[in-house]
Amino acid sequence: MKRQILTVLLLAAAMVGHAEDGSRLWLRYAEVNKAKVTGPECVAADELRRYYDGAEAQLVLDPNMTDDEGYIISGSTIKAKTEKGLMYGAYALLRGESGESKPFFKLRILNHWDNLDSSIERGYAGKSIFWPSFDPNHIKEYARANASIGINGTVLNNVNASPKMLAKENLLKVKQIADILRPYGIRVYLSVNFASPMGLGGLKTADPLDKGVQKWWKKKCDEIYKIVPDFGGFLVKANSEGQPGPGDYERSHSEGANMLADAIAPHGGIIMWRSFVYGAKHKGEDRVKQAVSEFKEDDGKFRENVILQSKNGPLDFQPREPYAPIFDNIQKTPQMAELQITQEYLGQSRHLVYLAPMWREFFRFVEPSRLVGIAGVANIGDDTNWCGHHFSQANWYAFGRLAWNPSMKSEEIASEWIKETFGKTQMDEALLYIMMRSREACVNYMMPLGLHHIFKFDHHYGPQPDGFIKSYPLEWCPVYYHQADKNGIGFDRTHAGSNATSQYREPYCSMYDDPATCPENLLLWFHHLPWNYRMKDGRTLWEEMQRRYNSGVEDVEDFCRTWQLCKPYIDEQRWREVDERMQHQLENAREWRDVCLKYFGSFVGK
Ligand code: GCV
Repeated sequence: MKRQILTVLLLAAAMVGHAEDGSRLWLRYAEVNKAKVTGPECVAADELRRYYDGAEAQLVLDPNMTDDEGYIISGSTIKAKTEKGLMYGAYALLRGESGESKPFFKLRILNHWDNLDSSIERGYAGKSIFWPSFDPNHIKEYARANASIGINGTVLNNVNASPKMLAKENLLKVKQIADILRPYGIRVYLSVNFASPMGLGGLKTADPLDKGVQKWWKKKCDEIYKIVPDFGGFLVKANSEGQPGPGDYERSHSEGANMLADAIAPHGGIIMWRSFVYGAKHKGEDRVKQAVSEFKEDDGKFRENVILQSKNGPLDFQPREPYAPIFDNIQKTPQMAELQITQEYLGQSRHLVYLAPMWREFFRFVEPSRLVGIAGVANIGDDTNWCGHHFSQANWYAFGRLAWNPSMKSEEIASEWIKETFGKTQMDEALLYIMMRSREACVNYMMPLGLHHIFKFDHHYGPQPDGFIKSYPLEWCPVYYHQADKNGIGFDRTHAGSNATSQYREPYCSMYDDPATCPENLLLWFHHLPWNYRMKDGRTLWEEMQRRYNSGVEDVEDFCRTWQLCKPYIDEQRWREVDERMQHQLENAREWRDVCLKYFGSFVGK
């Protein structure tokens, strides 16, 4: 027994070797500089020469292959139609893959919510790596990391966009970034402020039907494409949370989007128009219904180069939401899903929460084939380890892998990431166990059974179930969402309530409408029920709520214990940094449970 322990410790010491700070992400291959690589000189050749452990590798361009980005690996030969395909193949070979592969989504785009002053909206890993200035070597590492997981586009600035983004001096920076990203197959896009013609151009209006406005955008697009010839296009948040938009001039979303689409079309660019709107045209309506109410009438009216980009859930990146019914209701307009990699509502960069299971859950309801692309709100900042929490890197990784292949299993992605990030540690199973349980644990200690948006105001971190501020829109107040009183709890979205269930296709419409068939993990999203409502296992609703809050906390206690066991097998720095955050997560989980049960408990039995 003693000898076994000694062997394990020696092995661990050999594996750990040197301090790790997480800066190398999952790209921790040893530089071997050993392979003789034949074929075109390109990124694939560079990467294989440096990191491939075999004696030789062949890169073959095959014009007969159909997909521009796909590849076939057999032995140490990679075949692809383009150098980009060879590059994806090279990273796959380094991961140990073989066989044929091509990306499912054509558009696999990161959305950075970075501001020109270096701050990042909902960023929890330091400052922007792009603005106001950047380190070219760091951007190259960013490009490599993204290319290695198949990401092929990036929006460089916040959707709450400054008109200054389009000023010449910033476009010149965009060009420099684009030049670094291009060899890695990544196109740049920008978020634009709809009122840029006023804020930047000095016009008196931004009305999309105004000839002067149309001319301004056409000229701006010409200028952009002169500077960045392969520029991807614009992402637009319009008439949402105070942002300007066509609605300011009584114009529809399609009129606004089409004006931009016409300006950019001659250059081959696209417009990603977000459907995240509330409190504008349909003020007063249940917030989760408003996107459908607002966009349905526009379906079929958008230009071909407009894509509607919608969040996975109808509210706002909550730990659990039903899928957003806009994906059912929009039939004629191409759609993209927007996922949030940065954990705004899931403990930010302090909680270990692996998001792939949540995204896979979404794909169970929204067929990936209904989408032309996928966007992920990035969790990247200038922190040494890029994402704040070492395990948050897994969410960036998983986003890329799912964008390439949405049917990949969460476990498979996690196992891959663990191996690449920590090496083979003998604790793979333990790490996998923590990751795979982490999202459900988070749901349980924050908002089980379909509860939602009971966060502290503004920063969305801790619990504030009693949150109500008279001067705030009701849709920002926790009490609006849980509706707890002495009679019960939950938001009635059935036909007898806000009727949000009617926006869903069958069978979900009927299933969600009836508490007997509504999945229990969404019960209080769709129903207002008495505290003594009987759950399927015979417990009352209140008992079940207590059970779930407790089980969420117990899970985190378990993660902490498991992490202690991992100590000998993980390098000192990463182990310690994760441990610190996990202790914090445990404190937070207990706080969530205690605050919520105390508050809700105050109604029970009254
Ligand atoms: C970029 C939520 C976030 C905002 C974000 C907005 C959006 O409301 O809290 O920070 O703004 O979503 O997605 O536009």
